Amino acid sequence: MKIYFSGSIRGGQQDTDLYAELIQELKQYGTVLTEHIGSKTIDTTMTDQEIHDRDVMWVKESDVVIAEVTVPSLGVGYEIGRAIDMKKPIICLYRTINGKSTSAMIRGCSELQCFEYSNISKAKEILKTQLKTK
Ligand code: 6IA
Repeated sequence: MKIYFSGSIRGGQQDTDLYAELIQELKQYGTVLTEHIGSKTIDTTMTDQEIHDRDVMWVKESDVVIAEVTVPSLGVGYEIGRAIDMKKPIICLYRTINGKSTSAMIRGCSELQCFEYSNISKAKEILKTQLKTK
């Protein structure tokens, strides 16, 4: 199974370590195409167009998209929208921090499976339940 993991980069990298842990967990279910999302030192030699085109190609190739949407990110929202058009199964994970709700355009979208979680063990449980059937 090819997994596209989506998480904020220019939207803010405060959750990068958490992404790394989720990506590590996801590796037992398949190949994570976007391991770099969990790294603080992302390759800066590619142009924005190269990044966009490669990432859209990877979304196309993927069997499932997992998006951590706690940190609002234009890129993550865009990837989710493209993945919906491609009819990919999409799992969105989010935490509520300081009472700040995740976008209604994510939580209110019936084509997404959205799950709130409070700690990494809960996130791992959700992934296990959701991915064992895929
Ligand atoms: O708008 P954002 O940057 O927060 O969007 C993040 C999402 O877009 C991630 O899920 C990635 O799949 C994709 N993305 C955005 N920028 C990059 C990138 N380099 N490399 C790979 N995927 C990306 C940006 C380099 C820059 C920090 C120097």
